[in-house]
Amino acid sequence: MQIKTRATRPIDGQKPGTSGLRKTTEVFSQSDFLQNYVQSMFNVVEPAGKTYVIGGDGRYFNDVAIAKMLRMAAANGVKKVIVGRGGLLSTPAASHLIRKYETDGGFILSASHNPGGPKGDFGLKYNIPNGGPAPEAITNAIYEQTKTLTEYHIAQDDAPSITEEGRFALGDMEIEVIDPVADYAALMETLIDFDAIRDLISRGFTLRFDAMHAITGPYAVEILERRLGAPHGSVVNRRPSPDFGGGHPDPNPVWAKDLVDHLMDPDGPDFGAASDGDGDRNMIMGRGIYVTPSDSLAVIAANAHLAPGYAGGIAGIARSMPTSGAADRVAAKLGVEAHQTPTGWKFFGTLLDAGRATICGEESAGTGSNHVREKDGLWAVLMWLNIIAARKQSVQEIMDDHWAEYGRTYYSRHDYEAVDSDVANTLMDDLRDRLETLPGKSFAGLTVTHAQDFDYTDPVDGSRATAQGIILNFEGGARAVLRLSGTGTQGATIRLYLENHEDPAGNLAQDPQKALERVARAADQIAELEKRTGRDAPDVIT
Ligand code: VG1
Ligand code: CO
Repeated sequence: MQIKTRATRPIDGQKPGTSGLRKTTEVFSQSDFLQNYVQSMFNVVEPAGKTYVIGGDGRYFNDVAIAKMLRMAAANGVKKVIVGRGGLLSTPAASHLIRKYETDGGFILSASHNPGGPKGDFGLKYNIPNGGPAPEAITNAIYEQTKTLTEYHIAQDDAPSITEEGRFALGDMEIEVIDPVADYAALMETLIDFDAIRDLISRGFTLRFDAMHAITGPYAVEILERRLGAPHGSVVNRRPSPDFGGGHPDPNPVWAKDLVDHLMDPDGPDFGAASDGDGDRNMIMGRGIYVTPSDSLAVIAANAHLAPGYAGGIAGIARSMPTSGAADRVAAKLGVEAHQTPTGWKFFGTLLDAGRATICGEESAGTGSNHVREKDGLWAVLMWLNIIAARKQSVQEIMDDHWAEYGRTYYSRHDYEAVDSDVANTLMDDLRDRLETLPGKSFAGLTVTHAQDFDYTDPVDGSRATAQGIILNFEGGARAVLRLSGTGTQGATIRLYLENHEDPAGNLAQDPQKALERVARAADQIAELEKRTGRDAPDVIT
């Protein structure tokens, strides 16, 4: 095999964000952009003689990028690559393969819930041997490499086709093409009571899973239809397509409106769910009810013992800081540890590895456990089905019981998208400067009790992350959090996270937007969101 070493120059803007490097497809496919980033990752992980998993969500450019990465892996001395057939792997499935085959890590090609296609987005990230996203020490080292890179190595030969399973070679490097679904489905069978769910479905329980034309289609068809017996057609939008059917594969009430409409129909299915582009997010619905991700985390944690994989109980619950405190109340009742981390799954890895958390979750529709080191959309769906089967209750009944026991934490996120970056940065900087002056002052009738910028020290390895979001606490317990997104590709996205807890004796049947109206107004007055962005409403409300 001929190896070519090509001269290159550093390319600006290759700084990984919340979850790897995300750019428009146009930027990612520019000359040497991918190659520079891949070589920078290789320079950090020193891949010679090592084994990696490679796969992606199948979006446009996935195949081209994987072929290039295989050629670069071979040229950099990689011993073996395990790749999903057709280059496909959901993010949680990739995490599982890294762990199961004890590889030296993996490379996941995805921009998650961002649209795909030539005009969409693309992304790439490195996961460490525990199966989880690389921590900041590694992503920072990769970024440093991108700033000084002078050359990259690539095999002259073409990469073999990966459309069929089997063992192939590129020079001395072995390429094993595997079924993307089999290992993952087998793992789910060890964690979830498949018999109970099969029984539930055979007795007429109906479900609709919307794969949003993305990666979970084949996984959901295998598990929900073939193994659990849901009728053919229960999984919709089941064929992954490179541009996700022209849609936006983000499982929330805005982008999965079709699913919401089905579940709000009195004659609709008993249960509805959706996942995102790369299969790590989930949306849970029952007939007539949407479950917020923060509540879903709390319910899954409170009922985890009903699933065989967690029958012995859980060690702890970890949530990202902007996620509601509903899960903390469950942890307190169970007498287990509760952790609050910065946004992004990479911060859960140390806690999971150390056995200090079993269940983790984020308000952005991410839930998972110690079975992998990524959030896992289908796992969350299966946990819910397991809980429904075991409790013999509807989603609405489960939520009513949960709120009656723990109270209800009203929660919503308001996103202001594609805001001018300078405007967004100045808004956050000005707010940061004024934090000390806020306590004691009232806005929209709510008095600020605390105002702080969230800094985090990892309790396991002591690593620190600063400026992770601004927290505003109000008298009476309401909270607003503001932070800038680290996954967008156009301008800046300002996220405003709102919550307010109502005790079991309080009004548990309010419209969340109404319940949060005052805290939303207070946050707007403090941060001048609408004035500075020139918007009169958020672009997306979840
Ligand atoms: C968003 C979410 C965060 C999530 C991240 C990656 O990040 O808020 O909770 O971990 O996406 O998820 P940000 O920085 O845009 O707020 V995924 O499914 O896009 O890999
Ligand atoms: Co995702």
